[in-house]
Order: sequence, then C-alpha cells, then structure tokens
Amino acid sequence: MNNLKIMGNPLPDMPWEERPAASREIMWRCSANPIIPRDLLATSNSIFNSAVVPFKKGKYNYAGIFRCDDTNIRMRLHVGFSADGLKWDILEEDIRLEGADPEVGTWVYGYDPRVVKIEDKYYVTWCNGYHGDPTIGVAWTDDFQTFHQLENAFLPYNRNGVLFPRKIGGRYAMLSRPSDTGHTPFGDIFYSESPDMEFWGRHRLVMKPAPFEKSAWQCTKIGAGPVPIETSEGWLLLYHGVHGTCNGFVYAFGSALLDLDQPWKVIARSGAYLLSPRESYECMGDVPNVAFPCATLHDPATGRLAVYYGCADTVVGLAFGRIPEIIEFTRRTNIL
Ligand code: BMA
Repeated sequence: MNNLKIMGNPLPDMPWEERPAASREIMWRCSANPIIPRDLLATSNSIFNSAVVPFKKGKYNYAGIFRCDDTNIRMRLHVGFSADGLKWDILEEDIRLEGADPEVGTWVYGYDPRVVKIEDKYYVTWCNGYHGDPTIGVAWTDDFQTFHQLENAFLPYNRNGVLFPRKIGGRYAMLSRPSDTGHTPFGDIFYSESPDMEFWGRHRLVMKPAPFEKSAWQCTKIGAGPVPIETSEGWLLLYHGVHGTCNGFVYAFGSALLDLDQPWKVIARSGAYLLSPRESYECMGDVPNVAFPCATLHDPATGRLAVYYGCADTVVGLAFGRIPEIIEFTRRTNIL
C-alpha cells in the first residue's frame, strides 16, 4: 500500500478531526455531530441524505444539494454553501430545474441527491418522482444557481443513482439500484453507461446483498452511497447495507473496491461495516436506525476522508477516516 495513489484535487483545508485516542474504529464521528440540525430552514422538518462538493464562491469553499423535507413532509432539494464544510447556509427556496423536455420536467418530488464534477460541469442525480414513481433524475449546473434538467436515466423504479467522476472507456458511468414503489425489501447495485448522459445501457450487475450468515448488516438490500473515489487499487465505493430486523430496517455502511476499467467487477467487499447507527441522533428521529452516506470530501495527499451521512432521516452527520486504512479494512474483512 506504500505506492497507493489517490486521485482528486488537493483539499488540505477540508473538515477534519484526528481519531480520538481511545477509538479503535476505522471511521470515527465528528465531535460536532449532527452538523446540520433538522430545523435549519424556517420550514424544514428534516435535512438529511445530502451531497456536497468543493466549490469556490465568494467566502464559500463548498456547495451542496440538500434533501430538505418540509413541514408538509414534501421531499425537496435545496442549494447550500459553506466556508468550512461544517456550517452551512442553505437557501430557503428549493431548487428549480430548467430546460427539460416538458414530459420530464414535471416536478413531483426529489430526494437523496448526489453531486459530482465531471470535466467542467457539476452533475446532480437524485431520486426523482416521475408520475409519482421513483427513478433517477439528472441535471447539471456550473454555478449552483441554474440547474439544467436532462432526461431521467432509467425507467421507474430506481433509486441511488451515483455517477462516477470521469468517463470510463469513453462513456459516462452510473451505479443504480432498481427498486419498487415503496420501502423496497430487496436491492442490488447495477452499473450502466452512456455516451451522452441521455441514453443509458450496457447494464451490469455489481453486487447483491450479502448472505445473512456472512454479513447481516447488508443482507436485505444494498445501494451505492457517495461518488466512488479513484485510487490505484480500484474505485473505492462506500455503500449502504440494510438489515431487516424484527423492529424494521437498519441502515449501516461499508466499503468495496471496484475494478478501474470494468467497475462491475468487485475486487473486495467489506464484511464488517464501517459505521452503523448507534448514537442517539442516528437511532432517534423520523426513521430510527439509519446511517445513509451520500457524499465525501477527500484530500489525496493525506488520504483524509470526510463522509456526509443522513442520520435517522432527520439530520446530517459527518464521519472521518483515512483512505489507505479503509482500503486495507476492505481487503482484510473481504467476504468475496
Ligand atoms: C430509503 C430512502 C432513504 C431513506 C431510507 C431509510 O428507501 O427513502 O431516503 O433514508 O429509506 O428510511
């Protein structure tokens, strides 16, 4: 691992705390958690499952798309900005999408966004209500003010659409998780590619839930989390796994390494979780026992990683780790 190479732009000032002296965990929580309270907006019931990226604008160094459910419990996407990645100014107005084909640009609801910079544009993917059914919406922006909506990537029902940060084999690449209309009791991760961000195909299976006796936290369903991170060992993917317990679903997250050129080929997959709901803000809220990662920031030179995750479908938490240690953990606890 001495020769490990981590891709990405330098981010030396990213949010960071060292592992507490008493901790033996691979990932540890931010002492300021939850970093975003549920009522940051005048009309927000909850703010969670949200995505951030480095983005310079005036005093700000980061931008994000936030899932803000309002007090009607309508799922909406809002833009936010931050100087330090910890304290966020989220706009009260939800985002408006422009330019879509009229058949597609009929906003119903949007949730669980991801954001990625590919070449000179920021692409947002989210779970988009199309005639009331979930599929993967896509839009791009270069200023976090105007969002240009493209075609939905897939047919309903689908969730957890996560783009790779560059073309692979000359095509855009996306992970997704075909689902049902509701609280899906199954879920595999698939890979799809597109020459133009409009037509998606060449669908490949990446991973199914794990056998219960090998790794129960991911035995019911799984879904891609943040945008994969390119390293010389493969794409580092954090993904959520769900365990259907006698008291309902429990959402934790772990890690996998995917082949760089054929990312549907899994090199290693963690049998142990990286983080599982145990703090009060992860176990108490609108949906108890949910840790749902949607974004990371990382600094290639130091290997520092910060993971933004939704907690109990109510607030946003932040956890830290080191990419080389997470790769080593993924291989050490590999269940393949
Ligand atoms: C999933 C999505 C997520 C949510 C999770 C737990 O199906 O709705 O937004 O965090 O369930 O409720």
